[in-house]
Amino acid sequence: MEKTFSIIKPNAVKKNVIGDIIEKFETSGLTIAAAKMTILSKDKCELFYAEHKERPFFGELVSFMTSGPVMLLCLAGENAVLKNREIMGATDPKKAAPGTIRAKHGDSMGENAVHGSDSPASATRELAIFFDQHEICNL
Ligand code: FUP
Repeated sequence: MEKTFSIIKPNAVKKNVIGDIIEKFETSGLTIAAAKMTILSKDKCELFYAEHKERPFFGELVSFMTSGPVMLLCLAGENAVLKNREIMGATDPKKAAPGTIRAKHGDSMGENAVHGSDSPASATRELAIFFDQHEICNL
């Protein structure tokens, strides 16, 4: 079973659609292997988005992602990384395919409702930032 990392972002938590997003994961064949509600610290958020450090939107991205509660998830399933990327839709909600989470709940390029790891290597790195190994259930 492959594992991937997901964040339900502050704009989606604010809109009260955690349940809708989790239902989409579950009905698409993904299983919740870990879940944690928290407010990200600036340090952890900057570490998480380190590859974007030099990008012009970095400050705004970190400020949004630390602006309110988020739900951190480990999703498990066959081809979980790719499957989650498909369910999420394109980064820009305006370009996301109909029926995807970002098309439904995204507000803008930054406030796009969910994060999902882009490769198995990223998933391993990102999960290790936010979860201790014993917090992730082996399904
Ligand atoms: P994705 O993997 O689809 O989340 O997209 P990226 O890794 O390219 O972007 C990381 C985060 O930066 C996303 F939440 C969207 C945000 N972003 C912007 O806010 N502005 C941009 O121009 C590009 C990305």
